[in-house]
Amino acid sequence: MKQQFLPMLLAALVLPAYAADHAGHAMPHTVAAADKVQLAEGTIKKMNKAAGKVTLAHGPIENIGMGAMTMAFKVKEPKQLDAFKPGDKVRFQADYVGGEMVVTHIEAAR
Ligand SMILES: [Cu+2]
Repeated sequence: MKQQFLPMLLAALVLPAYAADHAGHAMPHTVAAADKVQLAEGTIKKMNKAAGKVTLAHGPIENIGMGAMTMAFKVKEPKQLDAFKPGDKVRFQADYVGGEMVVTHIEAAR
């Protein structure tokens, strides 16, 4: 009796744990926040390539809930500023990175 009871006891303990582990795999994968952020519009007022900064007179930036204003941004890739000059109209994406506003994407407005 004791010889047969042990395997049953083990099965009773192990199987639910196995089932619970695999149930986790059935959970739907969380979809990462959509990359399709609406680009904000702006006009370049000033540029400081050495400092990697650009001052933009910008329209509303919806993804960070910012209204229209003129302000300086850090630029994630300062090289991106090479294509622009003050007065250029641009479309851009900005985000809070490490507590500062950073332009993560900038392109000429069409
Ligand atoms: Cu602003």
